[in-house]
Amino acid sequence: MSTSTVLSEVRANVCIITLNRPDKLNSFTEALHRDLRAALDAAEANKAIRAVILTGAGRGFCAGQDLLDAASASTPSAAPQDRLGLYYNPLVRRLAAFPVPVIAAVNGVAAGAGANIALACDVVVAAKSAKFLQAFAKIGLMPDAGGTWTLPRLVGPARARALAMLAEPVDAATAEQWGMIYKAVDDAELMPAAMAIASKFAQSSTPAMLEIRAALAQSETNTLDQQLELERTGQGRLIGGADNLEGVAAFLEKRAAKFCGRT
Ligand code: T3D
Repeated sequence: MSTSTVLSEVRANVCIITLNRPDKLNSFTEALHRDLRAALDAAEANKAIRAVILTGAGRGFCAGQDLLDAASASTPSAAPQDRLGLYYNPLVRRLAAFPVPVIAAVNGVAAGAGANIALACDVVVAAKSAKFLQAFAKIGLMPDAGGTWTLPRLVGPARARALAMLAEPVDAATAEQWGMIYKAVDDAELMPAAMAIASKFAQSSTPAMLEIRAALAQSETNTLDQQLELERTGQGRLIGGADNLEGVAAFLEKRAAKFCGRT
């Protein structure tokens, strides 16, 4: 499926979704939000898809809210608080609970909500020329799209405060060093690296990936006791499932496992 502001293609059980407003660094208009939602709907409906890559066309990943679109919007539903409620918050929640792993392949600048949407993905790989910018303070705003939640957890409170309040860019290598992202790679290696990770996900046990994601997310607030109990119940859902049986059989037969992506 492809629309003007979002492109979508399926390659070997991986859906590559490309934000496609390169002239405006793929900043979000309402149309882009709608197109992205449709692309995610299509990826979710296609049960052959076992991983999603989110990336941007041209030299940017995403510059957050299109400030011209925001300024020209006149309907009440386009008020800032409603844009968050209507578009950004559902998008971040959706990425955090998407039924297959999502990889952000950050090809260039990721600013404002664009940075925080990348950071909401399961694994973030960035081109070395990319940078992450909590641009909000520059326009008299606070971070949104989950930034105030995600950033301190990734980089710690001191760096989160400075990044949010000073709105200074962080290059991809520093972002990797600080634990904000998984990896910074040479620009030419970005899509091959993202595809390699996505292919790994496409051949892995999707239910196990989802249990891992949920357990790690809950560990942010759980006590050790709560987490041990969560692991017990999560493992209980996986043990004896099709993928677990296949994984054990493959190990014993000394062959590669062929996971079907079901419990
Ligand atoms: O409003 C609400 O609903 C609340 C929600 C807010 C969510 C948010 O994301 S708020 C934050 C919005 N984003 C920003 O403030 C970032 C603005 N952009 C920049 O600061 C810079 O463009 C970058 C640092 C990202 C990149 O700089 P640079 O020098 O590499 O590129 P550039 O020349 O500034 O941008 C290239 C073009 O993209 C340019 O268009 P032109 O002049 O060639 O026609 C520029 O205007 C356009 N562009 C970049 N970002 C945006 C944008 N146009 C509209 N909105 C943007 N956010």
